[in-house]
Amino acid sequence: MKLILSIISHDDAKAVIQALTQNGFSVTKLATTGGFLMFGNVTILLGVDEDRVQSAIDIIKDRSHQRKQAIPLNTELENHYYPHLPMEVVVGGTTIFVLNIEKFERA
Ligand code: 2BA
Repeated sequence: MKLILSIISHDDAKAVIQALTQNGFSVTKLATTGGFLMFGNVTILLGVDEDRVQSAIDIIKDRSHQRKQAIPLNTELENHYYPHLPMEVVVGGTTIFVLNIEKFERA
């Protein structure tokens, strides 16, 4: 058993979660916030048998899209340096972590 953690955009969350559940995966959705932009995003958790990890990742990647997002002018980029002009970063499609699970129980 593995735990997949995937950070995705709010705008992709519905399609990603729908596709995962239609393919038999159980998903938990968490409301999270990116530490750099301080904008809301979504983190999904999936407990997955090892032989289905790649299939879940493919579904997530397929439905997560890259977006350009403006960096807020009050974001400190480095030592007391703040952007003076509007700047953008490319966000996503998704950031995925796959963790080993020692034990999985449902009661
Ligand atoms: P944020 O931390 O708000 O980052 C949003 C985007 O800003 C990032 O997109 C990246 O393009 C840029 N960015 C982040 N940190 C930066 C920095 N120190 N300097 C310059 N640019 C920076 P993504 O890489 O696609 O990340 C999207 C979201 O995924 C992140 O939102 C964060 O919530 C999460 N994330 C990404 N990598 C992570 C990691 N290694 N550990 C934990 N969370 C991560």
